[in-house]
Amino acid sequence: MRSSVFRITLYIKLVRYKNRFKLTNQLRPYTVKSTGTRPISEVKPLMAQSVLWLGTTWEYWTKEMQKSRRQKKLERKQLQCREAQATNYATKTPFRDAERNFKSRLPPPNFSNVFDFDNIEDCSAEIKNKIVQVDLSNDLDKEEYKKLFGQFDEIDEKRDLNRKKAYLIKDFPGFIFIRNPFTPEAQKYIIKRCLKDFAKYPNKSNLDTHYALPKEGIWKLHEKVYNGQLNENDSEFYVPLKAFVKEENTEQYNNDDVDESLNIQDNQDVNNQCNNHNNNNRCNNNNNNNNNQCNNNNNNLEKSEPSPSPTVPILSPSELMRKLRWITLGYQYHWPTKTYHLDRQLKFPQDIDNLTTAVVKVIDGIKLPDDDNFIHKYEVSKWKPEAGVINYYQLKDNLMAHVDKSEINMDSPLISFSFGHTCIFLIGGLTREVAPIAIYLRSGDISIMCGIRRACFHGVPRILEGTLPEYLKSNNLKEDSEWDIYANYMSTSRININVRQVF
Ligand SMILES: O=C(O)CCC(=O)C(=O)O
Repeated sequence: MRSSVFRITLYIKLVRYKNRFKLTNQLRPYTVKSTGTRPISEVKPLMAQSVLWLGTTWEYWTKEMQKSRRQKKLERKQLQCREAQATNYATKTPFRDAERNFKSRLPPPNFSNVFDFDNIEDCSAEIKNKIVQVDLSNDLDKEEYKKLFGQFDEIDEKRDLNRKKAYLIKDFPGFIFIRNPFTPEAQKYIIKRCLKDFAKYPNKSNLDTHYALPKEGIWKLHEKVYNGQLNENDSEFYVPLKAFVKEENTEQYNNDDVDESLNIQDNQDVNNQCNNHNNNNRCNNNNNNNNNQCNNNNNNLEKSEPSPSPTVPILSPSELMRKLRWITLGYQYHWPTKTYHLDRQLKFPQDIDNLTTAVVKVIDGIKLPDDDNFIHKYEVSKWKPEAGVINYYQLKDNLMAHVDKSEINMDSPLISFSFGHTCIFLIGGLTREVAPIAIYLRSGDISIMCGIRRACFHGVPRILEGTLPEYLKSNNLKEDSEWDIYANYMSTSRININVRQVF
């Protein structure tokens, strides 16, 4: 093209000044004017490019110099927003959408489609239509269970029904729900166990990484402070940071705590099992997911723990209690590799074992009427509660979508108990692409994942403020003054115990 003025519009990709100016890659039109009459093709390409580059750079820098700091900051913010949006789109799935809905504070979540087994009559017609009430194969009201779930003094029809019925969801096989069958006293007993007895050595907790916790547990220390027996001038008041404590004092396990009678036999079995089945699907699948139980069996001792940080805050016992997020029961869990420490099988607490065994017994044979795809069958004689996680949630906490798949035995049910504040529980399908259903889990409720649901994504996006049952609050009565400190903790908390069979 010939003319007195050649206008060449070229698109030049600007260098991405990512760290300093966060400019996006963009194609900018740039105009070069020439007074000559020669076509551009005759101009030496390298020279033309250099001129263009110099021109663009000059233009860019002069513009940048003219911008105020505020303008630059604004641009940086806008860019960050655009990048965040781009990532959101990349990870946008129906499960994430549901999580986002329930996590949102402003605007508040849409609760209209939550399954509320405690108020079925208030649910939408669509949800009511999906809820199926079935008989438990055994009443939890029987004498043998009263020690576990407690004994009510009076008859209350609705409450008594909780010990006779389970709830299933149409077209959603593998999820079983039992409405709170516990008395308030039975719930208090379990809550105390979770705080006082289970949240301590030798059970591993999230606090162990950074804090050299006392062997008798952080709750004991918290009690001493609560009762005025310990104050901040005492040397024990602040738990030392592991980063500054000598190795031998922070040793987590000794052989007395490991239940070797259970452990050795099982370990050998599993090692053999996995060596013999290296081509077996489960092992391969786990391999792909970086979640290989089988590989791990051979090198239990190589599981390294995260290093203690010297910069975590030094906290009072009650502050530390509120930082407790999880402890593990039975086989201790190695979170970085999502595998069990097969050389650390601790004795499983008998009372929690009994509770889960009762549940396994009463759900055996439960089926969705008119749907042969779902009959729950797991004989109680096969049930071995071998591992458990206790989750301690504060009101702002949540648990992201995940699948519990570290267990070799995925045929056994996963049994989960809720105490304290109500939460929203999401449970979906085999991928996050499946839209989950949302369920209220209230204090005392039992949820069971079995069959296909055992391998499905689930999570807890929200703990609902103001939902602590009256009977778990402090009642200032003399006969239950011991509950006061627990009531204080529970005023901002939810506790979940979930139990699995590993082999
Ligand atoms: O807190 C709950 O109800 C669920 C806990 C859970 O999904 C887990 O620990 O894997």
